[in-house]
Amino acid sequence: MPRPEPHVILFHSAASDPRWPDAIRRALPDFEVRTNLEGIAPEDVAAAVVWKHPPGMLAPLARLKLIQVIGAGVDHVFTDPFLPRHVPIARLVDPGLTARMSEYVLLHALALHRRMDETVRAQDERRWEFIAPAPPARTCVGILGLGHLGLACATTLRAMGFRVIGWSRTRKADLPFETYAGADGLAAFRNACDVLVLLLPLTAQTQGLVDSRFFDDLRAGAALINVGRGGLIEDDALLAALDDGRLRHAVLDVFRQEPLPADHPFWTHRRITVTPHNSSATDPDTAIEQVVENVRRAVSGERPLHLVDPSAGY
Ligand code: OXD
Repeated sequence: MPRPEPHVILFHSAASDPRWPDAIRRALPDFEVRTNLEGIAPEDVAAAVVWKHPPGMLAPLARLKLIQVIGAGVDHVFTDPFLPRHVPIARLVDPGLTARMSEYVLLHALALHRRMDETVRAQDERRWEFIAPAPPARTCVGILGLGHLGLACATTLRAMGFRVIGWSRTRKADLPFETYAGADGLAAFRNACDVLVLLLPLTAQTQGLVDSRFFDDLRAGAALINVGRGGLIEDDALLAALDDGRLRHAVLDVFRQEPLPADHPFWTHRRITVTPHNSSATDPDTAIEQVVENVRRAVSGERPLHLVDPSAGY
């Protein structure tokens, strides 16, 4: 007798909102949603909904039709040496995650524009330092990475009145703001920014992009917000740039090692704001729609939404 069609959705995430498995159960009642494979034949799994799955977990799922990552970044997926690369991999484009990320970037861009870093230091030293307020249009915020999140942040920042420019590895046409592209455009771009926002995917090409040379030709008083991945930055180069004044302040939400080890110098540096990778997160309430649509598409042989290109790594 032929085996019935795969009917299991395997969910794995140690870090995501605990409501996820039940949200999938409610939204896809025709599937059995499991958080482990106990008592399940691997070939009955139709889709894997995952965040930071253990290496090798997906390899035995012989009839897997979709790997749905429940996050915007997919770099961790490619650290699995046994990843079944023939299976479509989709990232999540979650309106909730996008909105929270735009809020975080706006929050810190405003704080840097209003020089809150200097005001906080002045308070620590009981110094009355009047920093004159200036309109956001006088601050140029440069976004590195013009994917879904980068563009959403650009829209929010522009609505607040900031001057926004963007950089991407390959040129993006028809955007309503100035853009730069490729290695050739990077020096001119970073030299034009007062605040740089890192929203790039972590790939072999972007790993360590923000190195010592990157800091050499920043504008005086420039600051950085990293909401992409810790591996985009060379940590020692960042510390050196802060210490010798090439960089005024860094807001870091992502790190090479997470949680950030207790003895890491970032924790206590006066020119660094550390947040615990909570700039944003997926929200099952707003993201479930894409999961449902992608499972439906995958099992009916249609192309899932927001597919990742494994050769590019994002
Ligand atoms: C993501 C993240 O990629 O939360 O979604 O880092």
